[in-house]
Amino acid sequence: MALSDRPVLLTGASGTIGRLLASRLAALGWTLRLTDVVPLPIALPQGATFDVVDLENQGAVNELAKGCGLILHFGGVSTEQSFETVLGPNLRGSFHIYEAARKEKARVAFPSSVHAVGLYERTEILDQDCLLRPDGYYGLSKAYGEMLARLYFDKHAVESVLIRIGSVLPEVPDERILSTWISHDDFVRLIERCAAAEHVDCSVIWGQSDNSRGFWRNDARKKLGWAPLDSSDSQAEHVRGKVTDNPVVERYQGGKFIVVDYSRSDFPPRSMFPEE
Ligand code: 15L
Repeated sequence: MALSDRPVLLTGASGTIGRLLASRLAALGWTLRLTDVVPLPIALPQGATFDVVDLENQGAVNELAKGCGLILHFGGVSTEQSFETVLGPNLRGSFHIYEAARKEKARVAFPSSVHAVGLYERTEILDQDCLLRPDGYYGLSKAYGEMLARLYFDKHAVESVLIRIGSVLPEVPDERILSTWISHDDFVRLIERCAAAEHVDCSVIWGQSDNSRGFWRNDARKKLGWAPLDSSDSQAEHVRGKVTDNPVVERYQGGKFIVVDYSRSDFPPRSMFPEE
């Protein structure tokens, strides 16, 4: 029995990824409990409910999660912002989601991000167990989410799929995203496997299509029974030369988020690890 045979809670339903999942998963016959802090800007999909709820309201989050076997936690701040802006939705909010999952014995799909490893250079190829190197407060909140998931698995047996999402977009807009792109179809299939896989424990998945310019390799996709079917390669010609004129942006995997409040004066840095 897949976890999608029971109601599935989707936070952040009004956001770009939330709307994609709401419509595609409802079309698959899932019973969705949608929520966001702002109204849903699309028609309510078949079989879904929608409630405006602030992730900081623990009681309301607990109510929403009642009877759910799977929580797709896409709510929270999704761009680089001040620490104070990220703190409530992403840190406290994710804590509330994990507490609710613990109560309901639910599995969580947690969208981590390229920004949890954004300060690796683009020449580096990362494995799933690499040291996290967040590129700002948003990336730091994703690193925290990954650790939260680890804690709740080790201590409370709450299973999670930690999806380090690159860029979920219909098409590749620039050269960087040739590496980080994941197609809508690959992404939806991945979420289906989060519900259908028998055991996921606390697994890391690199959220990218089969891009030959990808930065990442080795993850738990076998355990999940997922493999991307699409690739950014066919779009490479189309975006050739689409880069910024900022050397910091172009050096690192995280791209534009890094230059928000960047204050190193020794660029390029000799090493971010002094012992090297
Ligand atoms: C993310 O994590 C963001 O939520 C999204 O808006 C994109 O900026 C993406 O990363 C990316 O860096 O391409």
